[in-house]
Amino acid sequence: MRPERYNVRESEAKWRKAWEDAQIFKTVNDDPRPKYYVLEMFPYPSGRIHMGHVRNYAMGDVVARYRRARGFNVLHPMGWDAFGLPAENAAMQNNTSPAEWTYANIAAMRAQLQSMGLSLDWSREIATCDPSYYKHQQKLFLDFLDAGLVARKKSKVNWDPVDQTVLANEQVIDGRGWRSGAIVEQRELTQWFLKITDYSDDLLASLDRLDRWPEKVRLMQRNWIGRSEGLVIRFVVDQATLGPLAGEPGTNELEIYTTRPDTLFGAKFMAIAPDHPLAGAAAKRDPALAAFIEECRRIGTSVAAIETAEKRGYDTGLKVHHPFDPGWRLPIYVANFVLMEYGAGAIFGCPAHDQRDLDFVRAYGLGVTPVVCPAELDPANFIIDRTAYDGNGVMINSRFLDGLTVEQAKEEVARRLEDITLGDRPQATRQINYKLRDWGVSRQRYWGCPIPIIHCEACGIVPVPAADLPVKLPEDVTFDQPGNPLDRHPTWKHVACPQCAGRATRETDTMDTFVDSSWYFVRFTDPANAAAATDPKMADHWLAVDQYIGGVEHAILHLLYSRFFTRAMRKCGYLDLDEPFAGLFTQGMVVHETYRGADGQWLAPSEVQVETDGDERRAVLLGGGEAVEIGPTEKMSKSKRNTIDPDEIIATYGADTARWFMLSDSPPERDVIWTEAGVQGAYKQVQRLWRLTCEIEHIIGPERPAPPADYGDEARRIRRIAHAALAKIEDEVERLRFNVCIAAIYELANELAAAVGAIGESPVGDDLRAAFAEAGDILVHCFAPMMPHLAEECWEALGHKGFVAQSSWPVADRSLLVSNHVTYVVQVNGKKRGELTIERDADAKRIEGAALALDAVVRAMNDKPARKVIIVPLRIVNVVV
Ligand code: ANZ
Ligand code: ZN
Repeated sequence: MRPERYNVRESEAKWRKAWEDAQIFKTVNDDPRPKYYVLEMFPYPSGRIHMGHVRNYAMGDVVARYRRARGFNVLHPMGWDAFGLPAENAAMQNNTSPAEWTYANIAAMRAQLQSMGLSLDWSREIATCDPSYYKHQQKLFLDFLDAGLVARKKSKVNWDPVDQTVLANEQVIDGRGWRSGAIVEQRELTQWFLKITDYSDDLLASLDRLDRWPEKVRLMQRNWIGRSEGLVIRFVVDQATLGPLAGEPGTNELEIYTTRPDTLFGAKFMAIAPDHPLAGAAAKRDPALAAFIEECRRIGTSVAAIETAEKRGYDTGLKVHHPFDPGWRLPIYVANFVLMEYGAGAIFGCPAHDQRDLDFVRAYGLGVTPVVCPAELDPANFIIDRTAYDGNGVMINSRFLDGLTVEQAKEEVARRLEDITLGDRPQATRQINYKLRDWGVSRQRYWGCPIPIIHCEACGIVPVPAADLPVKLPEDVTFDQPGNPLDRHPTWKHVACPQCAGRATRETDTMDTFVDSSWYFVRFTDPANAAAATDPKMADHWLAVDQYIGGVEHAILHLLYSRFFTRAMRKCGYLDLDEPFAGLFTQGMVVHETYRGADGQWLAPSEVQVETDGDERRAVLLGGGEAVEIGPTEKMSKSKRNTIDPDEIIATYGADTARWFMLSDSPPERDVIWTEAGVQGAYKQVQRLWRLTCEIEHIIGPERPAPPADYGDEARRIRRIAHAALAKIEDEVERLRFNVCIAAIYELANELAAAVGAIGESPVGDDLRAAFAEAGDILVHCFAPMMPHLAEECWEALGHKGFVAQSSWPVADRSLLVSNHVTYVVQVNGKKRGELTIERDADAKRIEGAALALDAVVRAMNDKPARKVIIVPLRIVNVVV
C-alpha cells in the first residue's frame, strides 16, 4: 500500500535530481523533430527571485513541457541580464566588486530557479557580463559600424556638478543628483548611437504581421515610433521687429512643422524651442530671455519633463506674417513645451484645437478662434472653454476653407502653399516625421560592455581589431570616488593605436544594458560558439522565438531594440530573419494586500494575523494583538513590504503548489492576488490528486488490462469525461489560458473521484479497469506541465517506467465527444423539405421510417408512395416518389 500523504519535500528533490541525472532537458540542435522555442524574459541578478519571476517562469515552463509532450524539440534556456548600475552601487556600499556581487547573486538565484523544477536547459546558460558573451557584442558593434548603422553625435546627459559625474536618469531624483543632492545640469557629450531610425518604417509596418502579439503592445510600439504626416511651412519674419538682428543669418524666416495645416486661420502665436537658433539670436539682445532659456534647460527637455511641466513661454518681440495674409502678424514665443529635436523645433499654435496651445494662450491672453466645428453643432453655439477640440468637423472662420472637411482643408492649404515660391523654394513641403530617435548607447559607467573603440590623436576613431576582442573590463577598480573608474584607471585606457602605433586612449564609455538584452535570444541558439555570435544555420533553425513571455514594462524599449537588432544582424549576415518573437505574451503582476500598523509603518504579511468574521476581515499584529489597518492590494514591493518570499513558500508547500497557485487563480494576463488561503487551497489539491491517483491505481490492480473491444456504459462515460478534459486542456494551453486548464483539471478530478467512490469495494470489470487506467494517465498528463514533480510521482504510481516529462501527450479521441445525435437533411425528389435529428447509430430502417413520418415530407409526397429512399450516412435522406 502506498503512503496516504504525498511527501512534497522528499519527492520534489528526488525528481529534480532524477531529471538532472538523466539530462532530459538538454536540447540538441540537430534533432529531427520540429522545433519550438519558448523563452521568458531573462532576469536581472538582483540577488533573489520574487513572485513575479515565479509566475513568469511557471508559465513558460508549462508551455515548454506541453510542447515537449506534443513531440517538439523544445528550446527553453535561461540566462542573466547581468550588467547594470545596481552592481556598482553595491560595490560602492559593500566594498565588493560588481563582478563578485553579480556572480554571487547569479549563483543564489540559479539555485532558487532550480528549486522551482523548471524544465530548462542549463547547459545553455549565459550571463551578459561574461567576456565570452560581450566579446561577440563588441564584434556586433564593429560590424554595425561597418554597415553604417552606428553614428557619433552630440547629445545631452545629466551632469552632477558636485560629484563631477554623469548620472543615469534613475539617479536624478526631483532634478537633483541622488548622492550629492546638487541640482543636475544638462551637458552635451559626443556619444555613440545605433541608427534604429533607418528602420522606422519597417519596424512600424511589420507590426501588422505580428498577429500573435497583444494588440496593446503593438499600439504602444506604434505610438513610440510615432509616424506622422504633415507640412513644413516657412513663415516670413517681419523685418521691422528684428531691430539689431536684421540681416543676421537665419532670422528672415521661421520654419515650422504641423500636422494640422487646416487650422492655420485659428493660429494665435508661434512658438520655438528654447534651443532654437532664433531663440539664441533673440536672447543676445534680451538678457531676461537668456535667463528664461537657461531655466528651461535646467528643467530638461525630456518628453516626460515637458508633459508634466507647466506651459510657459517668453515673448521674443519678433513677429511673422501669416502665409495667407501679410497684414496679419503672429508673435513668436520661446516655449518650454516645444522640443528642438522634433519636426522643425518650432510650431504655430492653434489654441482652439490643441490642448497645449490652449493652456498656453489662457496663461498669456492670446485669444481663441475655433476653425473646426463638429458637424452636429451650430457654429454660433460652438465655444471652446477649457478643452480644445481635436475631432473632425466642418471648417469655419477660415475664409476660402470654410465649409470644407478637415481632410479637404489640409489638402487645400498644402496645395496652395506648395504653389507659392519663397526665394527659390516652395513655401511649404509635405513631410513624414517619426518620434523614434536614434538609440544613444553610450553610458559613462563601469559595469557594462566596453565600446570597442580607440581614440587616436592622429587617426581619430579606430575600431579595436577583431583579433583583440574582447576588450575586457579591468577588475582592479575602485568605487571610492564618483565617476567612471575606467576614466581614472592608471593603465587600462592607455593603448597604442592599432593603425599608427602612436599614443591613443580607449573609449571609456560602456554600452547601454538594453544592448545586452537585444540579442541574447539569438545567442541561446548556439551559446558555446567561441568563434562568432551566431552560427547562422542554428539561428535560422531556432528563430523566431515561438513564444516569448514577460512583463508589459518591456513592451516598448526592449522589444523594439530587439526587433531592430534582428534587422541589423541580418544586414551583417548573422541570421536571416526580421521579427525575433513570433508570439508574445505579457503576464500580469503578482499583487498582495498591504498592512499598516498604528504608527503608520508598513507591515509585512508575516507580521500580521488576518481574521475573517463573515464578510468582515480584520487584521491584528501577530503576537501583540494591536489593530492593523488593511490597505489596498498592490503590486508586491519592498517599499510597501507586501512581498512574499518564494523560498519560504517553496520550503513550506513545495514548488508544485507555488506554480499551481500562480497559474490557477486568474487569467494570466491579469494581476493575481496572492493569498495564504489560495496557497493552502493549492496545497490541498496536491494531496487530493495524489490520493485520487492511488485510488485509481487500486482499481486498475497490479496488471494493466489490455484495451477491450467493447466498453460498458460506465467505462464509456469515464472515457468520454477524460477525453473531453484532455481536448479542452489542449485547446486552452495553446491559448495560454492556464487558469481555464486548471479549472478543467479540477473538474476531471471531481468526476473521477465520484466514479471511484461509486465503485467502492465492488468488483470491477476489465473494461472499466482499462478506462480508469486511461483516465488516470490522462489526468497526470494534464497536470504534469503545471505540477511536474507530483506528476512524476503519480506516473510512477500508475505503473509507468520512465518520466512523464518525456512521454508523449495522449491523443484526444475527439470522436468520443461528439454528441449521440446527428441531423439529416431530408429531401423529396432532391428538394429539401425538412430536417431529421436522430441517434447517430440509428439503422437505415429507423431513419427511413422517421423521415417518411415528418409532416413536411408527408405533405410533399402528396399521397404518392415512396419509390426509393436513399440515405447518405450522417448527412442526407432523399425520398424519391
Ligand atoms: C498646429 C496645430 C494645430 C497642431 C492643431 C496640432 C493641432 P505629431 O502627431 O506628434 O507629429 N509640434 C510640431 N513640432 C513640435 C515640436 N518640436 N515640439 C512640440 N510640438 C510640436 O504632432 C504634430 C503637432 O505637434 C504639430 O501640429 C504641432 O502642432 C506640434 F490644432 O501644428 B500642430
Ligand atoms: Zn593612430
